[in-house]
Amino acid sequence: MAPNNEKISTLISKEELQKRIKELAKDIGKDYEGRDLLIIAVLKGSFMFLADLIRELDCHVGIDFMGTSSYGASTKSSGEVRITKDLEQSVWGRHVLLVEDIVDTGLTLRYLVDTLRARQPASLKVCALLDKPARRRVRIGLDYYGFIIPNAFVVGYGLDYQEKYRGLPYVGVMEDEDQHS
Ligand code: PRP
Ligand code: 7HP
Repeated sequence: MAPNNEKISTLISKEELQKRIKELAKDIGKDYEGRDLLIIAVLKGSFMFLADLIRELDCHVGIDFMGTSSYGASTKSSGEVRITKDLEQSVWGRHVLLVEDIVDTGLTLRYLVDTLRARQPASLKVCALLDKPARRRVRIGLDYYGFIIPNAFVVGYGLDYQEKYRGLPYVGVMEDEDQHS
């Protein structure tokens, strides 16, 4: 139950999330076998996905975080990506996997990929739990994705609306949300 008045309908259940994350971890584990992997998770939204993903990964990984913000209290991207937290370690010469909760316009990911590439990792791949292609404003490729979702503003499992709903164990859509067109 959402701890507020807005009605949230389930888009992706807890069970579906966990099943797909297991599959993603298997693919990632296979691809990085024998290599040291540095996972960079994008705060805040990806914290829950990261926690579940690394628990399923059958290899040693380093973890670091970057924080970005472009939505503020709105359901629409401001179009301007702001770094709120930078990495604590160098990515130079490392195999890096960038972990995102959602790719919507693609502006956040484009900015992060360009920023990280300039720091010369040995390799850079991207894993996003949710892909919302209908809203894309820039071209960006995903190496791993969990689910393709429709053009709706989603919450839960790390994702927020005005900082609410991050703790829901499923991904849902706010039923009276009509501003996301
Ligand atoms: C959200 C989400 C992604 C980004 C995707 O972050 O977590 O990082 O937006 O949107 P885009 O593809 O349109 O750029 P947000 O800026 O809301 O920060 P938060 O994760 O701290 O809530
Ligand atoms: C960012 C974001 N945050 C929550 N729900 C969505 O659908 C979103 N798209 N981009």
